Amino acid sequence: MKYIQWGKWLFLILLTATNVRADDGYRLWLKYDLLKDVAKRQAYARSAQFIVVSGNSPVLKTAATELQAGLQGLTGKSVPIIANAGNRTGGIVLTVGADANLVDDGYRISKKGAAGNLIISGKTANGVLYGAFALLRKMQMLEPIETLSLTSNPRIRYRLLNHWDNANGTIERGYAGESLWKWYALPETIDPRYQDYARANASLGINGTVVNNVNATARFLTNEYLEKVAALAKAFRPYGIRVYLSIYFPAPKTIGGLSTADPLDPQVRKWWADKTKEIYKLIPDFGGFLVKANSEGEPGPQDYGRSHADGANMLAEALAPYDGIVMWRAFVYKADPNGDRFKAAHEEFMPYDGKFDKKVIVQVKNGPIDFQPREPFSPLFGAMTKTPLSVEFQITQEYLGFATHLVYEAPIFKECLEADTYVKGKGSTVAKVIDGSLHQYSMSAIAGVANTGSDRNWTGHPLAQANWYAFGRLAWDHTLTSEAIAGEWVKQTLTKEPQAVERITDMLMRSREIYVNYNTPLGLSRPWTGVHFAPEPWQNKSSRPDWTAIYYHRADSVGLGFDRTAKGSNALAQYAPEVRKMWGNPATCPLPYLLWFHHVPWTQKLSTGRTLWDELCTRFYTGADSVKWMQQQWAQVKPAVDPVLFADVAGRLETQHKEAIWWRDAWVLYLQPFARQPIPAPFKKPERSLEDVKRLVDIYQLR
Ligand code: BDP
Repeated sequence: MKYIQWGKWLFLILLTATNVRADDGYRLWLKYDLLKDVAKRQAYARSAQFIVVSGNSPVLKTAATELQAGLQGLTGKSVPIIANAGNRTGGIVLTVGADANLVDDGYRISKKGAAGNLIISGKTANGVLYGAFALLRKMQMLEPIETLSLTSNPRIRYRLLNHWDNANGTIERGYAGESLWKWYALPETIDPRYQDYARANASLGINGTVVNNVNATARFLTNEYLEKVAALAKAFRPYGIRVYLSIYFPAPKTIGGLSTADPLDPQVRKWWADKTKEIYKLIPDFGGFLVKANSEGEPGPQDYGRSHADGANMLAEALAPYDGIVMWRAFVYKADPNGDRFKAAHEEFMPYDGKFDKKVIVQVKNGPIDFQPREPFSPLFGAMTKTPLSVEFQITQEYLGFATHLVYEAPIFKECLEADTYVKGKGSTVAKVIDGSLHQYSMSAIAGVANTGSDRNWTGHPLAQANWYAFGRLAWDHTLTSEAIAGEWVKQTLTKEPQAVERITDMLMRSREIYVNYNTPLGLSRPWTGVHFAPEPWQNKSSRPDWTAIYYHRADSVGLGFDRTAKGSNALAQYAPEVRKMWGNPATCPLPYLLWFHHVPWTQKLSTGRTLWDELCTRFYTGADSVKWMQQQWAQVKPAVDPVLFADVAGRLETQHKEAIWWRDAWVLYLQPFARQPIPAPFKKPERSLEDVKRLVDIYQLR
């Protein structure tokens, strides 16, 4: 008996000490575990015997130490950092210098002669840092580096995360724990996690972060909080990351003691100029302001009869002496019972096109409504030609099943970026609008609402790390494919075993469409209230009509969908004629957008050969069934991934499957009395009643 006990213990100890090790996800895609492939390990070690760096730049030093840590981890060899290569070869040289082929943050990796050193050069230290991470990425993916020759420039200048984090530690629409920022302990205590956060971002080329919620409080502009923000900025600086703040427009009143926040009032302007000066004294590389104004109850310049341009330009004037910008959000819509919320941003902003200061960029959400699982691109991208625009994506899964549902978002981002606005003829993609190339703007920006939180694995769902990763990679280069990015992430984060890589990449690639199918197929949108989790298509009461579900889906005895053609709200008129023509005709409108633009009769035959009702049912049912497929795929990769992570994802997929069926049932049971059609074979009628589903949702919403 004793021997058996000991044997068991020995086995467990061996198991723990060898390859079965709990992976808590903390290291993200920056694992740098010793490579199993010995030949590769040796080849890398031969090309990386030392690292040369000179000068005092903190960012260059970061590049060197990151490379050193990565190389040592991957090859198992120690790699010294030296100041001068002398005659030595077989090392990596980091250098900053003029290069006509590079923009500020770009990098070049090249080798002089077969035996020479590998040179990572940049026009700026940031460029070198990004080059160092690119080299590490190549090695993590087992690509050859001996003959590497690579030039890479970011297509967009300001690549930012937006944190919707509050001073009390909560995160608006955050599903991965509390805020990373421990305001109560700052500025004295610097959580080591701040540095890990910065390096993860820098590894992708993200160069800025807005640390507080767009629904801002003035508190962040008090001296007490600015010192805390300055401490964060100091922790991020060696990684080339600048800090930005969301501002509360009436701050001159709330904390400045003034009687107004009118942007044309000289005292108000002086207050902002003085406040900005104070900020730059504490944070010399401060990035600028992000503003949500006159939106969803947030105050703004319109409270004083002034325009968005007046408000933005006042802040731009305060920032004029410094290298900072204003990001003014276009997410603005009034409670108009007769209007169409879809049209609101265009209506509000078009009159001011060309009237914004050169330091202002207007930040537009990818779609016209609000981060729905699928939206057509915002018409502003094809209309506001005289103002630089940036795109705001949402990485956190507000409408995508929080942290339990698997949705890989690169296809969402790409769908918007590759959409053709036709504003300057065919090929005028949203990507070309926002990277500045279409209208020749040097100011270009992209923002992602972060999905990070205090959870040990940063993002709650372990596979949601891929969304942070994908946002960063696309912010650097929007021409990368979703699939290539997924493959990169999987190989660096989960496994290098080729079949498993292929399987997980496939799951990721299909996940968004699967979610859309059981959640909002064929262009349905916004079937929820407050917490934005489970669909509540029956929801018809709210303080404003555009906060009900029935406002969006418009189900009636005739059909389903929001008529936005000339016969309806005519929102289509906000798009270029080519887009209008294609989307305005139900026969040519792509099925994924159909119900965004048309009220379609239940019995209408669609291009799939099915009626609207049958097609909807098919999508709801196959969507929910496909989650089962994802579970099966995941089960097959078990031997190739960490056991703790495996179990975590397997559990979440099971929950997702249960909820997908429940959500399918919510829609089908709610819509059936309108459609007055049977559920088509081979699908079975839900076992529960609509009342059962409503009860489930009510419990979830805690109402
Ligand atoms: C919506 C969110 C809300 C945000 C708002 C915004 O539900 O929490 O404050 O967007 O972007 O999606 O301002």
